[in-house]
Amino acid sequence: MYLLPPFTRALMRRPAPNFAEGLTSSAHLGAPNYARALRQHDAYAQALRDCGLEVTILPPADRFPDGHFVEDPFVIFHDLAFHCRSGAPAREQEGESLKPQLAPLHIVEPPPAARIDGGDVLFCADRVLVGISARSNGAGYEAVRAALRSVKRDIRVEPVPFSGVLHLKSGLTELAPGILIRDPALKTDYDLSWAEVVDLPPEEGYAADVMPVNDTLFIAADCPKACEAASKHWDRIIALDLSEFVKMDGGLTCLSLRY
Ligand code: CIR
Repeated sequence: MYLLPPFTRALMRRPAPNFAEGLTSSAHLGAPNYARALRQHDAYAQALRDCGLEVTILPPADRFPDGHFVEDPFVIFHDLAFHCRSGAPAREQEGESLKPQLAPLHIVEPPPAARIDGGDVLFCADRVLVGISARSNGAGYEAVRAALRSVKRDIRVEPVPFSGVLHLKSGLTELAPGILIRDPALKTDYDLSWAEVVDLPPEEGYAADVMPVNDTLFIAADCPKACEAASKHWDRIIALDLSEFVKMDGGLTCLSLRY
């Protein structure tokens, strides 16, 4: 039933010492602390290893202060790695630096007009939702749909124009097949009636970015309502404190590429 095969690997990049120079709309949360960010990054990597994944961690790259958000430059589907081109010019080159690591996969380049961030591509059990946002445009949606269809001809891929959060997955993910979890800050006219939607209280909005890893659900720490909803569907839940990445608009999923 699931579109994605079980994950065996994850790719991550160590945050660079200048990671606070990355893009953010959350300056009101204060400056992130580097030492704490590294500890949080370590815990995240270890949690993936605890799920049996082989985790590769690339060295930090000063020229990419957002470069540890590795989910955004690529969308991986079976043996295909779609190279995204971010709508944020500062992040456009990040994908090149990941290519050597992903070379065993079939890398597909986007057409020139396509703009997309991997954070806008949500794999659900039976369909893929592609956010149309400040980072991802209609041409990006078309390109990612064509790439996914080259692997699975009948795959259902739907555009989701939205506002209120940075990426689609910042505010909407799939908790279990047919059950979405949403940050009320996310606004969209897309018809969600095919799913049950769990709306989080505003103070737990960050926890809408949940990450299923095989038999385990990763979720943001200190979000009791989200955890309660998750425990109805998952026996194994790992809660991670990502406070320093929240300050840089980073969601839970964005710190790794799972495949
Ligand atoms: C950015 O604005 O691009 C980064 N500071 C945060 C990216 C987070 N990506 C994600 O949640 N998928």
